[in-house]
Amino acid sequence: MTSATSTIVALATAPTAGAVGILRLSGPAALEVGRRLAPGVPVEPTPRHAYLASFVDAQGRALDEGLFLYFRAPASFTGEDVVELQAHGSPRLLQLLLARALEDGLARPAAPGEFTRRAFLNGRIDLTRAEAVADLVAADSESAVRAAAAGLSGALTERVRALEEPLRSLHADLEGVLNFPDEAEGADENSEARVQALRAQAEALLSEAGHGRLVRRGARVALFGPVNAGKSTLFNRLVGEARALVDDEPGTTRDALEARVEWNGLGVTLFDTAGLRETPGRVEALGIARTRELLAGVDLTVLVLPPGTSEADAERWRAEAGVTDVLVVDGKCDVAVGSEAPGSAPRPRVSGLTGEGVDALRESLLSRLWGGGTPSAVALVSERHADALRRAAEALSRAESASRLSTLEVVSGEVSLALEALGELSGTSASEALIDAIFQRFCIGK
Ligand SMILES: Nc1nc2c(ncn2[C@@H]2O[C@H](COP(=O)(O)OP(=O)(O)OP(=O)(O)O)[C@@H](O)[C@H]2O)c(=O)[nH]1
Ligand SMILES: [Mg+2]
Repeated sequence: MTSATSTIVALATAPTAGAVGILRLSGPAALEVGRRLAPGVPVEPTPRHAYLASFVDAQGRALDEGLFLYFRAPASFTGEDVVELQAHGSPRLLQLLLARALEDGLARPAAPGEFTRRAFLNGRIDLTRAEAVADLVAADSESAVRAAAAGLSGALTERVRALEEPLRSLHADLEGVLNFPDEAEGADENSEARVQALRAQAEALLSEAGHGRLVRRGARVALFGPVNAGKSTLFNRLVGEARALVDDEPGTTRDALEARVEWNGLGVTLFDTAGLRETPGRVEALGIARTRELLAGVDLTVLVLPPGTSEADAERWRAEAGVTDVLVVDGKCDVAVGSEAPGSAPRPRVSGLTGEGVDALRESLLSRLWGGGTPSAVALVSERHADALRRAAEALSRAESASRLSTLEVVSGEVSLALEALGELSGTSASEALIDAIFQRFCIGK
């Protein structure tokens, strides 16, 4: 923790004009530097008290008037002395205040995420909560805000702890039996069942990673299908504005278009794509190639068919989506002539033109993407978390077979590997490099 004794400073608000701009200091010299900017504040200010203060430059000339707040270590976000100056939100003024704070060399500019990193290093928050801070700042849908807020209040931490603690006591029991067979006799009795239960628990948490990804990045949904099926019209209807060009000439859409919507709090990026057909023109062919590429990278595709498409043709179009999940609908249902192929299950019908069936389509998209439950109840499992959980679950699964076939040493060794993987999650056994990588994601001032 080499840099923890330095004092850092950064603007905590975005560098654009706003009602309020915040300069934040953390470290042993925070109060001294803060008071150089606001000399009117008492030498020993009351912590957590808002002082109305005049902010001045090195010559004592007034720059602004605002609030001065002092948080005394360790009762602050970072666990160090923290000072916040709340000034008017002029980017130029804030630059002057920042320059003044740096002028005497008592403070240095903060690196991205350094405030949160200090909070973590000083034990104020664990790693999953620190990550929730970054998630909250990046959240761009209601579900992402709610899930990050749940993470911030420790939802994921709790679940990891509920796994880590029994695992640790299992490990202690096994090591006890191995090292002090007389004293600890019998402590390993139901170890197989304990390992099994913990493995299932790790896997259950792991299975929420898909939901975590949807919440964090938003879902990606692409409309595709044969030319002229009414995809762009439906796209416009789903987005709520005329974004895509619509025309009765087949091959209207060439570039893929995207629009961001929010459905039931879940962020969804919708794509409209170039219609597929066998003998396209040259430019159109490029668009079709792009459609195929795009389809491989989305969470769900909607195959829009012209009314009366046969089941065999529908199957042929459906194959275009490859392995991606497909929802098949009949478009232009306002003109459909009831020519459904005999024996086939009726497909949902929509009309981008009249809006018929569009709400139902939205509902089925959401339930395909999400299943039951509400987006806010999810534990925000990230790729990093999923990777650590996967390794923990794998080690536990090996421990499980070892508890039937092998020696206790092997079981205990695997349990210890599982513990280590979970420690990376909460941060108790995270390497410096991993911690660096995590805080790189943050913005300056966080
Ligand atoms: N009656 C009716 N006409 C529609 C409907 N949707 C689209 N159309 C018409 O069908 C034609 C093609 O519509 P688009 O939305 O451009 O179809 P597309 O699938 O995007 O076509 P490409 O981009 O060429 O692949 C236009 O003339 C639309 O007005 C619908 O629901 N009902
Ligand atoms: Mg189109």
